Amino acid sequence: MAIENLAPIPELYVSYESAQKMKAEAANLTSWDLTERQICDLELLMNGGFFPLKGFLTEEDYDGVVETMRTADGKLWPIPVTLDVSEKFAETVELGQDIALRDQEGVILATMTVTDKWTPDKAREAEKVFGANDEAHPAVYYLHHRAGPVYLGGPVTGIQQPVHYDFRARRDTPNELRAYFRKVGWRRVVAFQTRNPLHRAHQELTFRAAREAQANLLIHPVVGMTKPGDVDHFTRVRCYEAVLDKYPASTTHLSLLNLAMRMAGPREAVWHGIIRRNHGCTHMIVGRDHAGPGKNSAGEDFYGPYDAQDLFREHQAEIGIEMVDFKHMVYIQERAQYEPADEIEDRDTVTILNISGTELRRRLQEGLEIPEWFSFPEVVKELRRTRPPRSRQGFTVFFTGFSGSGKSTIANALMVKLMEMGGRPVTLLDGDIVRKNLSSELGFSKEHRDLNIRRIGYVASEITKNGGIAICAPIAPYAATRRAVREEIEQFGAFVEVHVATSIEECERRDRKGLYKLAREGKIKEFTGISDPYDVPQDPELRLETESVDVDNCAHQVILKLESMGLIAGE
Ligand code: PPS
Repeated sequence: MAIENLAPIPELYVSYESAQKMKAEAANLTSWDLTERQICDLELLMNGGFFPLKGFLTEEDYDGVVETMRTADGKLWPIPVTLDVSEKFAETVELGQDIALRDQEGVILATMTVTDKWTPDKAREAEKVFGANDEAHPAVYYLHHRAGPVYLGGPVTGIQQPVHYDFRARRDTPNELRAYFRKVGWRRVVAFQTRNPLHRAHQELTFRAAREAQANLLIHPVVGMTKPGDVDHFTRVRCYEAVLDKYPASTTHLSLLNLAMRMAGPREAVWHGIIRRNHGCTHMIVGRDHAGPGKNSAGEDFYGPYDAQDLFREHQAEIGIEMVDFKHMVYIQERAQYEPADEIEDRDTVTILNISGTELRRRLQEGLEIPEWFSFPEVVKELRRTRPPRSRQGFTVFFTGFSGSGKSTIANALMVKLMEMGGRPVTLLDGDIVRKNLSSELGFSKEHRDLNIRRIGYVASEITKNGGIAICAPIAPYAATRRAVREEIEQFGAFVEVHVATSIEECERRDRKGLYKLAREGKIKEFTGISDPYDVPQDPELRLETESVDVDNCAHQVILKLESMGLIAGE
């Protein structure tokens, strides 16, 4: 299926002159500050990456997309692209009104005419689009905890592209890529979608895929939003650049895609196909468990390993792009080369080598050798620069438990022990200290407690990012907020949740600050454990039973846990 027509694809931008005029006028409009995900979506809407969409989905389009993967006029579109907003903002907007869409610095990127406003059934969206209303799925979690409760829909008029300061020369709009393919005469182009660094097996498989399809290769990694915990895109792009010259000259192009992935497996594969078609590609590699989100809350895979390939195959003619299925490549020691696992005839007499993603992470974390047959030295060097061994990375110990459970005392003891060991700076963010310094204006409503914990999480994530140790000791009664903080911190280092499991009866008996008595008398409202809820951590890294164990021993248990996780070297 060669691309006969690399004609430009429709964009939603107005001309430069109109944009200047619109920008001045739009300054008076009600404006919405876009979230990180919405900025990614808007960029692809405006530059034609999401063609045929002309704006954020209307309610009718949304219903069709959720239920049948089709917009109201029957076009294939598998993923809801929605402008989710707060109730407060939604109340200020009337149907038919134009609003300005701004980036996080306040720059107006586009305007939108609001034709639809509705409260979606998020549980249905989760079931239909992601396969289950299970918060272990990152997009389902996002839907329930980060996306706003009201959706706005309507056509978008593009004023300017979102600004990127990084790797500008490597970012291409669909039309820039189409023009490039025209210029160099590439008529068949196979796209490789990725959110991971490339190792030798990937280089082999992409090279083979291109050869089989008699096509050139586009390495098209996602640099917008990927799965929480992935290697950051700065590191990955340096890795991709290192791999580029391993391909025969002028056969391969690297271009960065500012997509916000949803990890929606089969539906996501179809979406990726449409996006690559829009970028002028004729083929796309679809792997085993393409865009899979990992395990669900019952420990099982969300999707079958070949569901994505099946759904893609079903729709490939309509998408207008051909699937090249991913070959699982393994290394044959005796022949010193990679071969597709299903084509090895003498498998009983040769040595087959492979390193899983988990094993690779372990080796990086522990500073162990990564053999040259597995990856390129330049790639390994980049990964090591970003991720020093765990014993030199920052991390956060997050104590949670009732007031008076002993969190602060244990946290203090732990801090002293860690300082005695030396090596990394240690900061204690104790509940009371934080409330004096960072959160002095806050009370104990759910909203204020969440804000308080988010602030602690933010400071801890900065400390962790910069190689320090943050010890936090708030009550942090809500599981969802603790999880959000975990996600924020795990981008940079380990998050060690320690549940100080002293029972409410024991805390009340101790009543060290006399607060429980006041709470019982109704003189302190919303008191955790008495008149306010506490979600017991289901799966903390460590649970401390304090009733029969002294403080020193509790702190020691934390140290042992940190050692077993490789966070402190056991010299
Ligand atoms: S939270 O829920 O995580 O934001 O709470 P935190 O910042 O850790 O603050 C808890 C300390 O505030 C005192 N205090 C209360 N705790 C719970 N509920 C109510 N209503 C309340 N009012 C005041 C109490 O001393 C807590 O300190 P610790 O150190 O936990 O005993």
